[in-house]
Amino acid sequence: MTEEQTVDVVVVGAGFAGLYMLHRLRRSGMRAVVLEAADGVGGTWYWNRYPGARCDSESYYYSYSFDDDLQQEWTWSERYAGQEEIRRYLDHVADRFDLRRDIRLNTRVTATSWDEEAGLWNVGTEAGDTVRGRYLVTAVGCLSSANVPDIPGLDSFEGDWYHTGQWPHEKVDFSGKRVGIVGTGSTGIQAIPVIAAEAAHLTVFQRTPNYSIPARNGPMSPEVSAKIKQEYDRIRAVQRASTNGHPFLINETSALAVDDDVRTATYESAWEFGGLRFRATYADLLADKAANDTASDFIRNKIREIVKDPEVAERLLPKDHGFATKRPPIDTEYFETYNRDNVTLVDVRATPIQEITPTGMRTSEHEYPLDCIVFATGFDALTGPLLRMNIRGRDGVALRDRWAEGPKTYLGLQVAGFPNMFTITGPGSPSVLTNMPTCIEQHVEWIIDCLEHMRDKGLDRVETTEDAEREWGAEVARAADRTLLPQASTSWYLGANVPGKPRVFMPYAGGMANYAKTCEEVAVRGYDGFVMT
Ligand code: N01
Repeated sequence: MTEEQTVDVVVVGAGFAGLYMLHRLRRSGMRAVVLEAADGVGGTWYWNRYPGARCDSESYYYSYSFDDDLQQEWTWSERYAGQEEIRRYLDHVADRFDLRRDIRLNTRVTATSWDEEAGLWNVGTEAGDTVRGRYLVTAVGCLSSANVPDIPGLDSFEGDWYHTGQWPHEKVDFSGKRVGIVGTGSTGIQAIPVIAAEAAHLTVFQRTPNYSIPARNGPMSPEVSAKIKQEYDRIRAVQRASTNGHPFLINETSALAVDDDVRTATYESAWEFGGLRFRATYADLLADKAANDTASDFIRNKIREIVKDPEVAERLLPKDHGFATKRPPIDTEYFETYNRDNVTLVDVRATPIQEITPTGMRTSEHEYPLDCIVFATGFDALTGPLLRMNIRGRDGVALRDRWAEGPKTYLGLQVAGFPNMFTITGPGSPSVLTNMPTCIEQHVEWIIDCLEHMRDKGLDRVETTEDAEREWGAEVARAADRTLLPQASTSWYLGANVPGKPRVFMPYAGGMANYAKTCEEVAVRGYDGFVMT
């Protein structure tokens, strides 16, 4: 039998965003329900169980800041938390704040429509249930819609195949197996060393070579952990004031304003320290091609030093884009893995994949016999998770049609024609260019303030305008054009990884702090760009 339920706010997704949204809605006295497709909470950290899955932001700041008791009582075991530890953390949050009673698991949203007359969203689930809410808040993540390439013959493959973002819960045993992996983004770069250490043979099918910085992971000592806990107020303040939501600021000096030996020493020390701070070594790495070249050349030289076979090293050198103009991965022994006897690197730009056969992968040059294939081929990012909910707004207009030429939003928070719908970390917000929990908290808090404002004023409908969307879209484009990011033509920031997807630079590249200030000013000015009735 199908069920109907009516609440103030329907939230979709129970990852970092949905859990915090529910907590804050409850605190504001609003009735909310969270619909979650998985059979557990955790979002990204529920699904991405592939070998080597680990966060690229450091554990102590890839976490919630909203509750000091929570951050004091939780102790991270490593510099970068692994998938399982983050999943446990989010489970802990769900229990600690008693969130589960309003979360419906195993509930995939398949159709969502605005009922103009009733002023309600009807959110339909795969099981045929309908949940109605005055407001709809999407907390579906930016990277939750798996992109499995349409390679002829996949159905005929007699071995097992996996997408990293839909990994089985039980351990996949690669020992003694010939494994092929497609993709060398952040995911592939994490998984490749781990799979290579277990498999009989690993063949890496690489389309675009990538830069990567060593993570330098290790255990978190009790002393470091205690010091961080004492300093959390300062750490969180820096995160909020920063460009990327990290607890460090970008050096204000140009890479071109210092002597070569000073710059090399700076890069050397950032390489030794490890992690995403490498990107913050100079002010203009993402803004000036000549500055970026210095960092890109440094990393290319590191690849040449690490990889013993010069031909393999050459194939691994990124040449068509600058460092960090695509999302920069960090790694544990990624380039070193190509020195193993059981690893083969195939350049599928030079020799394209033509088909999958029952027993392997055929490129234009060779057939590689495989027992398993791993697709580390990323996601239909940012728009994919929203579009697959089949959202229809006023007059039955489909979001898919409204966004046929690319996403249009105001502040990445609302879409004209879709009243009372808020998109946490939607396209047009800093989202994937930042440490996600930081920008999620900012969005949730802004939405809560907006809903409380409306309640206080006796209003129950809020919708942005096409003018506000147009102006914000122009600002998103201007912010991107001040950087080198749109020039990376194979970037998923542009939708380039999904065939047929409109090429539009989707996240807001003007920085977390600037963005938060803009949102705050909009609220102070009485929510300009939104019509409230
Ligand atoms: O996906 P990607 P990802 N044939 O899109 C290749 C976050 N993340 O899952 O570059 C052959 O980056 C594709 O090639 P190309 C992080 O934000 C975070 O690795 O399009 N190859 C590329 O090499 C990250 O950026 C963490 O030419 C094909 C790869 O597959 C985002 O998730 C860890 C292909 C896809 O790389 C996505 O990363 C992991 C085809 N048909 C990820 N299609 C942490 O912080 C695609 N490729 C823990």
